[in-house]
Amino acid sequence: LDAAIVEAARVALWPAIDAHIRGSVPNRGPGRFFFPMPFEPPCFSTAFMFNPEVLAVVRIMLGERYVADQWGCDVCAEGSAHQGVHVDYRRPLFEELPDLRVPAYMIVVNFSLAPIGRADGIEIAPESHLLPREHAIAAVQADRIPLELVLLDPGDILIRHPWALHRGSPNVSGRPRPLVSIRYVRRWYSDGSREVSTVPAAVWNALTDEQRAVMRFPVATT
Ligand SMILES: O=C(O)CCC(=O)C(=O)O
Repeated sequence: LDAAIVEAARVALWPAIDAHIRGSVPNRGPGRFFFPMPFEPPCFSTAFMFNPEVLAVVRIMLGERYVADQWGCDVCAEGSAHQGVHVDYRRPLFEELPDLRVPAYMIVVNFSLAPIGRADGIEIAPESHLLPREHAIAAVQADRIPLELVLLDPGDILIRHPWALHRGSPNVSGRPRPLVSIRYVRRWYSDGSREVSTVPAAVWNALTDEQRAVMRFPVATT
């Protein structure tokens, strides 16, 4: 992603991140906060949600009929510990067959606003989304699938299958570490699993019809 746009978002978001850490109860484990990203520019930019190269990958994974249904930020701060390894979705397609192997129907795109390094990283178990959940967890616990630390520079993009096991590692960098997320899902899938912000009318009105068709978010009327 363009460095200047990412930096503008970081500068605009930082006070909200600070206020959130001071004023809220961690909701993703000790020292960890998820909050819905605002749609006010420059925190939001069409360059983030409609990046042509990312959308080319989304189309390969999900087909032409997809929508974005999450725009959020995971912040890990001082006091965070290793999360338990987990997946990022709430409802399998068929509750009675949670391990049924089907083509992807959602994909998560993360990008960093600030450098993400060894002191505040996120670890992913590659290919663990291909295994039944119990097997995947056992393989990670026995180190048969080693967790890989993902290091990101500002604007680097991480595209991941939400079924892949992962965990945030402790933040010992001395500053909060934000990781922005966009989730794209096939149009027919919905699980309301994360809180989302409302799109201001002015932002909505500035989008093209094609962009609006991809945005599944509440929109302000005035
Ligand atoms: O921000 C991170 O390090 C990962 C957070 C995460 O995976 C979660 O809270 O579900």
